Amino acid sequence: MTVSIAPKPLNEVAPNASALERIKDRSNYLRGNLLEEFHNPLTGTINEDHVQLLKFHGSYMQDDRDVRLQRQQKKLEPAYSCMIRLRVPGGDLSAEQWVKLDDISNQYGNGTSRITTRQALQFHGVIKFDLKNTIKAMDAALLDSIAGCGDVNRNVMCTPDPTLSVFHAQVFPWAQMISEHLLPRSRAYHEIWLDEEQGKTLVAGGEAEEVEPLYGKHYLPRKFKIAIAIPPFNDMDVYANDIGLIALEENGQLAGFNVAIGGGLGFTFGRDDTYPRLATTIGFCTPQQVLDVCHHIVAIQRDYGNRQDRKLSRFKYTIDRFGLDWFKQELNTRLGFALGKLRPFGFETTGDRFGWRSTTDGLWHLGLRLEYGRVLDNGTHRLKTALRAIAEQQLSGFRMTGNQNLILTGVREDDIDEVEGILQAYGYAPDASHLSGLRRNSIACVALNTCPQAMAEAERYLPTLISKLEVSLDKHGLRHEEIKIRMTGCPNGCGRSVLGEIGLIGKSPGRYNLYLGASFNGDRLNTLYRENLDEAAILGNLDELFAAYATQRRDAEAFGDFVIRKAYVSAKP
Ligand code: SRM
Ligand code: SF4
Repeated sequence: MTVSIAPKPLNEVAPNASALERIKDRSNYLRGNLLEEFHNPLTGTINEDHVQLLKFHGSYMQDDRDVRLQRQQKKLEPAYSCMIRLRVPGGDLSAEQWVKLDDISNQYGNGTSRITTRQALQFHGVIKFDLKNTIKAMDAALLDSIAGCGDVNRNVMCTPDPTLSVFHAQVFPWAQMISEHLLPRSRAYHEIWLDEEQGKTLVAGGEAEEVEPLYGKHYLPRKFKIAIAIPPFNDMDVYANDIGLIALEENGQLAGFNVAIGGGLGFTFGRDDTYPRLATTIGFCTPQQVLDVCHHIVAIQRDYGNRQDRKLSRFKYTIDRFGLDWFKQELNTRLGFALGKLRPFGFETTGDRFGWRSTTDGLWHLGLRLEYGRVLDNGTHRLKTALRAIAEQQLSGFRMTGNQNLILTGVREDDIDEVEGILQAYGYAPDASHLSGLRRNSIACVALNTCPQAMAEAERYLPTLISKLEVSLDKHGLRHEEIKIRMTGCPNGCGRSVLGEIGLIGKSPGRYNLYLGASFNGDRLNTLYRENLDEAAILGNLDELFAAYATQRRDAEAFGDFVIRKAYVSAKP
């Protein structure tokens, strides 16, 4: 396809650009008046321009939706607070960092922290007047929330298996390097939150390019996401990303990456021009080339992405608008070389590995299943206290997974009993084998009470729904089958619900659309099966499907493949 429009000139705002483009334009590289807004004692919130700018600093202004109506009736301001999302490439935290983050959750947050579906950690419930101290405390733990959110590259993910082999150890640092390479260069974050002297590091009278050489004044048209997966594990859901890198091995060493582009899962009910899309593989690059490859792909999206309609501004739409052939040509021209031929690989699963495993360095790693990433103490089940005790005694490192779980890393053989003992003492079973296959393979997004976009519950409801589904699984002898279920409170897809063999997407309180037929290894989206179901209808529909699966499936046939072979839904093209 020939391209008929020129790229957007860097640092010029188009006449028909969206409101957010104008906010970025007048923000002076993400500064705005954030400092003053955070000092205003009259309200717990900040104005709309600054709500948008704050995202680039890793934080969202939210309100407690459980009490929204009640407060409205009492003519009170909504119960505002900030969610803050750290940037943790590859999800890697030391024991010291874990302790400091635990302190932050107690001192400034709501007493919990939450591992996200992109290997990051969030705190909810931080009041506006505590945000600066929270960020300072994060800085003291050598962590930041730069680009946790906003129209920039987000947390870079990587299959979290630590040092399973020399190859794994070689892949992992690329998450950090790509993240650093694509970080905004503006010092706004350091000035506003960490009291760095204003303008100190700006080039005097400098041009915009010198401040943000890659992003320019308007950053990207929309969020941008990168993940690295190490086959056979697609635990990063690599095809859900704007850039998916599939790390490949040759003679035990990292040979390079197959590059996939244009993934993104969100869509909007009632807008047929929005859709989930899986990334398409386009070629191979060596480790020496990968930073350039990512850089230029991001730059193409910067120059050609839609800046008028934010519903259509993700990179997936840019690719579909201009065509893959045009894109590859544009990329090769910018790179000055062509990507290599795709190399063979195979994915088996999108799930995590639970329990103990040893690695090439002689150390042990324990994969723990967490309930939707929430780190909290709940009655006798005191996971938060247990993890803190393990961290305080420096018994392990901490690596968050992309499925909201956690790996305790680098445990010495002599310390295994100690780690298990602590977990058990606080009511936590180190082994996930007692859980049903459905529960082990479940993801739920945050949804209510903090997410402003939620139309229905997810994290707070999926555990109960699964308990009810387990009755049905038991009836059909399927308790231990690995079946992937994912629930989100809306079609934005934060829990990657369109990649669930069973996907439940919230429509309104207590009602969900039921989607079926994604593949177990993450290379096929699911398809709508039934709309607007309440709990009884969800249970009824799935009971019928489980009954059929139990009696009619072929050897080792995954549930997602079965529902397609039996034509309950057709495979998404
Ligand atoms: Fe997400 C917006 C939570 C992963 C697609 N996401 C939100 C917001 C910030 C709601 C908002 O707009 O104000 C949610 C905050 C809820 C809260 O109270 O914490 C939110 N997203 C999350 C997290 C915490 C879900 C979780 O349960 O772990 C994940 C944080 C990841 C991180 O650490 O960066 C999270 N979000 C995802 C993913 C999954 C992924 O990236 O693998 C997706 C689908 C993939 C994709 O990007 O296409 C995703 N989130 C969205 C979208 C839809 C974007 C789109 O293209 O249409 C929105 C809405 C938006 O951007 O306008 C959104
Ligand atoms: Fe909120 Fe929707 Fe994302 Fe769930 S999927 S966290 S409801 S935006």
